[in-house]
Amino acid sequence: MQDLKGITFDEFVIIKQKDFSSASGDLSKLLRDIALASKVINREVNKAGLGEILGMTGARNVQGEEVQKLDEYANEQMIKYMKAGGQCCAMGSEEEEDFIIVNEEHAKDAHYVVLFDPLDGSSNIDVNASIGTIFSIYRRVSTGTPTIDDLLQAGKHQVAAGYVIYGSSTMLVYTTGNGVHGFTLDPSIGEFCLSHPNIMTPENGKIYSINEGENNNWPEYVKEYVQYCKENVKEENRPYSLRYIGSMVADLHRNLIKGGIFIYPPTTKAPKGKLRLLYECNPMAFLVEQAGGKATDATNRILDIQPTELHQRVPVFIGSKNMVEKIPTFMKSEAKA
Ligand code: P6P
Repeated sequence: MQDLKGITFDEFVIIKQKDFSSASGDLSKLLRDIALASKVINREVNKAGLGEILGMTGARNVQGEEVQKLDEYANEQMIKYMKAGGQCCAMGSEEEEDFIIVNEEHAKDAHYVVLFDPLDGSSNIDVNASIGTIFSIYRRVSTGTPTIDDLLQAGKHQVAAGYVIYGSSTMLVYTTGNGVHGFTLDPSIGEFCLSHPNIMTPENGKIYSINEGENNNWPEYVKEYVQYCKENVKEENRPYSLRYIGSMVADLHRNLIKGGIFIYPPTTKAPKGKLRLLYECNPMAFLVEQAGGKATDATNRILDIQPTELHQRVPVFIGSKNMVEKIPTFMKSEAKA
């Protein structure tokens, strides 16, 4: 794969498509549509301070969160390019209360549905910290008019997933179940170029990522695990380092590359955690498992969870395999239920 370094995302997707003899090319086209939408989003994110696009819209989304102007812009672009590409028959967005059916004639034979968080980490937009777009793709299961069941599929049925991180460089990281590959946007040619083939996350890491300010609101097992992370045990590389940006894409991208664990646990304020299963935890879990890591809700594999609602939340412990596997050892029998 090293000899492919530098080729564009579009070329790579077509080359990898040959790995699937049955591939019609539709998924390749859909992935390229997502990459195109992210380039348009990137253009605005990169100059956000110069235009009238920073700040709040004054509206609140289905999550009750204040909608940033860039959130709205990113959402509009994702919807626009999914509709225009003709490969997507329905979609779900963090910014949309209900799922969207694509009625355009050119999408009538579309096989795929897409779920996305158009701009994750939006509280970081105005302070120039890294943010990202997260996407998750399934084959539809319905016939005729798409239904919510096309979107409420367990994460293990995803055909592709990934994110675009708008950071010191803009990167697209994705998987179709054959490894995780990273592409860096070359602004001089406007193309994502292969820079990180076959990303594997270390089985052990020295980073833990959690919002320590919520310490008093965590379950006991989380408090005990975080205390474990802080203990002086040199031969086990403890204490670990706390790294938390408050942007899931940025925290997970760092931990994917360097190793580590990201935790958004249940809290007294958010008993199911804060992060959404369908368009945050499932795509990230698919990627991390493909990179040799693990993702659970403390005891259950994220990808096995059967969704019941479009915006349902789930606690998430995700990252280096041995670190995620440590979590249940801190749970007393009553907490494992
Ligand atoms: P908290 C951003 O708003 C987000 O959805 C994720 O990107 C991030 O990991 C999390 O919320 C941060 O939440 O409660 O620690 O500010």
